Amino acid sequence: MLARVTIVLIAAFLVLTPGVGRADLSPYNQDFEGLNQADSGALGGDGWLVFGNVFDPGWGYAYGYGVFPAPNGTPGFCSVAAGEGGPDQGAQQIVVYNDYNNTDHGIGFFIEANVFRESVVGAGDVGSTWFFQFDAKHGDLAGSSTAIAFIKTLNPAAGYATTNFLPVDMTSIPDTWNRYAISLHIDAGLVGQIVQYGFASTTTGYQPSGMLYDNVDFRALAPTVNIDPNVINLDSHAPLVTVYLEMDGFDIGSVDPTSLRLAGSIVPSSKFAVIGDHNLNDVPDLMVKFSRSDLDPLLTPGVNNLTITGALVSGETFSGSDAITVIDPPMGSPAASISPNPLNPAGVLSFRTATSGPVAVRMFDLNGRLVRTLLEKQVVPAGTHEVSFDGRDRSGASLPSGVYFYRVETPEGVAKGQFSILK
Ligand SMILES: [Ca+2]
Ligand SMILES: [Ca+2]
Ligand SMILES: [Ca+2]
Repeated sequence: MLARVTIVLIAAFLVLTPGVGRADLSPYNQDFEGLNQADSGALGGDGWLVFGNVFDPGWGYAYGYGVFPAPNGTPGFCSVAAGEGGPDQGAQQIVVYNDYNNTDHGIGFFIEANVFRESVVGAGDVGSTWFFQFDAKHGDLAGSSTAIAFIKTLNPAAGYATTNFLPVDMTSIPDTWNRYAISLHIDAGLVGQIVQYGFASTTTGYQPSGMLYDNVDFRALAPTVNIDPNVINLDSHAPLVTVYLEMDGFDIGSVDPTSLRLAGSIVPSSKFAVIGDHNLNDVPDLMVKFSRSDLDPLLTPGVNNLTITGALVSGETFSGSDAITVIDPPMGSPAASISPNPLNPAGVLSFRTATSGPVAVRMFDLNGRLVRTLLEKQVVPAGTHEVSFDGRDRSGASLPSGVYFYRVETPEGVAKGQFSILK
């Protein structure tokens, strides 16, 4: 029945949907706590739409109606509900049911009542995977009534043909709250098409059909990536780089750590895959480490934008990236460099020594005044060294924005350079 229902809905859309724009898909997140239960326009004003399809007792298509803004507080389609939530659902929910204003219930016709939102795929969405996630609880649905949640795509350039129909049967879910997810991968062929996500019930004879939904969320699976350190010196020999992934709106535990690849091909060092919150922003992050010996040959001096790809345990793929600065001091000289430049306000000074010996590193302001000593004749081995600089003077005060100089004295000679602090 569902395939037939879908085909019919499209035809009606052709008539009733005006031309759509080319904006990218819009994320949506709603806990229904801020909607006024007494406002008949509360759901319609939040972008919810309704559409009805009607079938005769032999399941022949009779007619369709809509699209209309979703009503609230009537016997038709949906309302803001209260008092049905658990700890995660709060005071208010949406209850989705059939259209009991349609009197063809009384003559044995089947009414399919759709309650949904929609958004248009843009070129910027290609390659992303979008998730429709929601909490659901069985309401008063009974008898022969059925309920689904769905994502659909419709192609306006092809008579609003349905190009994807991804339903999840909600009919027999428990009367306790659980979270559900439906995902859609956006390929180039979907640009300009309409994505609809929402809920529907099909019933007849005024049978009960209510189902409760909450914490409705529509967003791309897009990690925030932070690669640490921000500066990589190709002559230093730190064995690993760390990647922190955050997935706001998703369970970070659903990421398959073995699926992660850095810069296309590098597999994680298997010892590390730890969930925590290293930056204390209340968004859990997954910490994964990668081998420098794998990564370094792929880097070039300057800014490198490194992409990390991966998949959830359920198979959906994602990617994200972070920029790092790569420095590669020439061999056999005391060359030094500071990165980033300008500093805001902290950075790392890197320098090379060919022999072991005492090294001094000092910072000066534009007037030649010593503002900070980072190393004072400290004996360091041959190799490349990094000294972090926090943008403060020797008394601990933040240095103002401006131009500064560094001076690195090594057994082989002196390296000097200029940098800026720009806050
Ligand atoms: Ca709620
Ligand atoms: Ca970083
Ligand atoms: Ca975090």
